[in-house]
Amino acid sequence: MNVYIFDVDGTLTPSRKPMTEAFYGFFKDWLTDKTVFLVTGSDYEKIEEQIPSDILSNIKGVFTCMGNEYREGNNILYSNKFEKPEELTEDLMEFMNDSMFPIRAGNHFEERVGMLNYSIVGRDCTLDERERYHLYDIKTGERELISKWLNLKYNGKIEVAIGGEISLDIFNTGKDKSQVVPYLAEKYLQEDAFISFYGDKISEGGNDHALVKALERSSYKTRITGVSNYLDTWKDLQMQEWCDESSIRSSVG
Ligand code: M1P
Repeated sequence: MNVYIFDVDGTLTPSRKPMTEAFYGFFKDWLTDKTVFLVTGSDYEKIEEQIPSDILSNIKGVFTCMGNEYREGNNILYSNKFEKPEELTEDLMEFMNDSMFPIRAGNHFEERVGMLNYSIVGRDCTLDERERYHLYDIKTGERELISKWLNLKYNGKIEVAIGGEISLDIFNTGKDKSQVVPYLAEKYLQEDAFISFYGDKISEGGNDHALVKALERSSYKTRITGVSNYLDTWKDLQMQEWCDESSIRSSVG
């Protein structure tokens, strides 16, 4: 049994943007005979904006909010609650006051199922402001610093991970994308399952890292592909298809 798990932003789509027409053309045909799951830090509303509905209806299930909610079609099969530590909001406000980035666009705390998404520039920023914050963050390492500080202070209670370009995903310890592995193991996977995972934030501190570690700890055969963007994913899927076809050809011939 082959199972495919994909992150969304930066892996199947450009960050916070819809899947491109060209990749959609390829992906909708590619997935017809595959068992596919999506796992994202975003909520389902954002996924519906980014992933065409005929793709959503042809995949097995979608884990949103870092694996804190799981859906199959319109059915929500589980959802978790975020237990927020008392001083967290105060600390996040302080980081916002101290940041040298000049724009505060609004919607800095987005409460999602089982998690909080936090952004200094604010989720209501324009695309230009998003790009500016992203460049500022690359230069200053602001999000990495904040996440390290919070991870130290709230060790054992919450974890903070860098997801996309402008924000941090905050969730209770262990309630990250790694949840996907035991859930799938219990519900779907047979012992001989082969799991392929594609993600753009697989390094330590990134929000795909915990899932990668959980796969590595599991007894399943796995193939983990770190990508820089959806074009890398596309290239790799095409390459895999080509390898499968040529191994069939050589075993027949
Ligand atoms: O799925 C990746 C990330 O996408 C968004 O990140 P940002 O707005 O910072 O680019 C957010 O939805 C984030 O939660 C998510 O992890």
